[in-house]
Amino acid sequence: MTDVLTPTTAREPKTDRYPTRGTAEVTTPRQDPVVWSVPGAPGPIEAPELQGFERNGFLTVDQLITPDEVVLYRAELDRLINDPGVRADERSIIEPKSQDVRSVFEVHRMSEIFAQLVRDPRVVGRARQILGSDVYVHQSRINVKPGFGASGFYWHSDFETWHAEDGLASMRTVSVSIALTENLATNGGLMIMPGSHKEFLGCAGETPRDNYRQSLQMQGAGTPSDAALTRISEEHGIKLFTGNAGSATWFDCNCMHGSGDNITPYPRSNVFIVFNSVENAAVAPFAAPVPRPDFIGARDFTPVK
Ligand code: 6CS
Ligand code: FE
Repeated sequence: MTDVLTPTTAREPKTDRYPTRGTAEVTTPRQDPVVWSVPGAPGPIEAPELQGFERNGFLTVDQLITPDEVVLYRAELDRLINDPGVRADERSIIEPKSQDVRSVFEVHRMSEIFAQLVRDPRVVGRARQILGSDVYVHQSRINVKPGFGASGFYWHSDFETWHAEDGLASMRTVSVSIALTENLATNGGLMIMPGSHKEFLGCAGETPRDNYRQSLQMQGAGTPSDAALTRISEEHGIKLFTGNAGSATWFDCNCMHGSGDNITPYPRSNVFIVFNSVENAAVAPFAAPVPRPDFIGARDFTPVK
């Protein structure tokens, strides 16, 4: 009996609810909740803060970790970026001009100290509450952003990349940026367009193979047009995040965000952890020839315990 491919057994085409990296820029309204847990679900975030997260796409915590813990994590960051082995590791991104370390990925696997931070209830507890499920780490990185000219990150939606290149189907992913140095108004802080997470901006332009080798220094594919950025910033405004070392910003995967260059003498270092729901585990990329390496987009979906 030949195996007749009926519509139910034929390879179902994967539905792509958020088309991007085609020939033209295309906007799609968000089709996913922002806060996935049911109202009143237990967790460290109070109800008004959670409502603010739903509305704006972000929430801030003035002191997520204590000054002593900042010292611990700063020392660990300094140890890592001064370790020649880490510097030579493919998971380290080097600043083209200064040859300083710009970022180190997968720090939660490289360092037991950062692994503890991921498991900390103040951290993973908030992620579970926002995503309404167990979570795993899709990506972690330390951004050093040293002074004297370290370059920033142009405007983008993280989800646009994580959907196109890492295969995350739904917007059920949240990032936390924990400041390890003071985030001033002048040293290249994070900027978010409040409320921009409610619209998905599919970018024009195909994804080059091995795009990550270039995009982690300066994003090319997945960059919004000037017209779109003008429209979105006119509609939502732009908020710059400042805060002491130890403060944190939680933001939805689809916020339009970016950061400027840092030409001051004051580094803007943070640790950045991306939690994804175990219900949204990565599948094949939606708009790239191959998935990115697993140190950038995890393929181990083991929940954080
Ligand atoms: O491509 C990525 O996954 C990374 N790039 C940026 C600029 N933000 C998100 C993430 O760390
Ligand atoms: Fe980003």
